[in-house]
Amino acid sequence: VTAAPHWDDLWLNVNLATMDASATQPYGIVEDGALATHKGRIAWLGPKKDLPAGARATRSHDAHGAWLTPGLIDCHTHLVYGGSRANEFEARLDGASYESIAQAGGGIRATVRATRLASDEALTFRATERLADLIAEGVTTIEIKSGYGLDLATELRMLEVARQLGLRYPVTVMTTLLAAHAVPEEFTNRADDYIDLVCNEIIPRADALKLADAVDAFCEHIAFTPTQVERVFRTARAHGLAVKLHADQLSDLGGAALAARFGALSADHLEYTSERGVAAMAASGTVAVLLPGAFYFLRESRLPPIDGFRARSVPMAIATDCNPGSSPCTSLLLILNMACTLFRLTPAEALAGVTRHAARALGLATRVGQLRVGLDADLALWDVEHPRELCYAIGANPLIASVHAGALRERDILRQASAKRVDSRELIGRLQL
Ligand code: DI6
Ligand code: FE
Repeated sequence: VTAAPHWDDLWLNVNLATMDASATQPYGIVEDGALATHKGRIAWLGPKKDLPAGARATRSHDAHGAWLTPGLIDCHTHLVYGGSRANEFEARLDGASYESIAQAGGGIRATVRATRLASDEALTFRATERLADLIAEGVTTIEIKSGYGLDLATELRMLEVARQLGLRYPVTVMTTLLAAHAVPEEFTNRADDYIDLVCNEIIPRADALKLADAVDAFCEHIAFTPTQVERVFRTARAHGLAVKLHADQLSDLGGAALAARFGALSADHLEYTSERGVAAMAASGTVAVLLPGAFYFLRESRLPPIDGFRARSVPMAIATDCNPGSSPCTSLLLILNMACTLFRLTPAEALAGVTRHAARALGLATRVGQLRVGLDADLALWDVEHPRELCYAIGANPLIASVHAGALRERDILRQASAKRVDSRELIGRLQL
């Protein structure tokens, strides 16, 4: 006879959208369910009527019929940066293009100048405000890239700031070294020399300091060639680091196939990806990370090959791409709506894109992204009638509470953190663990 379980937390009067890959229907719905957590993990879930006899919990929560989903995952962000590019937004409305601004020394280079000048405190402060918005929408895992330093010291500083955010706030942070984001000013017309620096110094240092979980690059005519990206990827793989790629965003340089050839976790953007690229991704198991915020903000008209991804069962994740140039967005819920409206994903596909598939894009499929026994107790509780409402509404935030690694935070403190009415320093203090 096994003793009746005694859990830390038990959610009752709750509906579950497990997003479980093995479920027979899209959301993995369990109506009138229950979910228990213990020591930071999901310990039990199922229909309430199947709860083991005599089960007890230190804390019981009546969810009043609300819906639990896995905590949301934003698997592609450039959250840490200095300055703003509202001036470029205005210039584009005056006729300038994203590429012409970049070629004239603005764009990524403008943010690099601001980021190099910013103190660690300033970078942290701005990133915390953006992070608070995401956390207030139920995000419990986030990827954060470097890529606005483009020198050894600043790239490392960005990664350190990102790591610190993960230690201070209720969110799991995965860091990505994106030193090959643009050719820095001081290397103008010497892109290969800059790639030498990336491969010989920046990747080895970041790895030695354990600051990077993965390595990314921007393969594009305004950034790096496939040959240069290959050098970065070979170096990353030699250090045992996972790779991913900003691929085929503005033109088709064969980025998706290149990423697939290196067994990349994900290839991201993908508006110009060819059928050959889709097939290569399917064969390598590379996740397609779609970024409707950048598509929207740059007024792109070419759609990623979504039917191709569906036909070959390439998992599609979606993310904010939060960055000052192409997607100044801190709402993953808005991105859910854009994925449906602009990319025609179904709400179930979009929700899988910020849970199960986003987890896989970060190499975290065995830890987060589904409600399953043994996975991290990362949960979001929503005041909705059905999970499809998370994709339907524009500008609403029905989050009631979120749980990260078993620790509960209720909506009012999370919501205050995104409303700028209260002094930010005080909020930051209150959000701390
Ligand atoms: N593609 C993007 O959309 C972001 N980075 C990238 O490689 C935008 C970067 C920026 O404009 O600051
Ligand atoms: Fe990006």
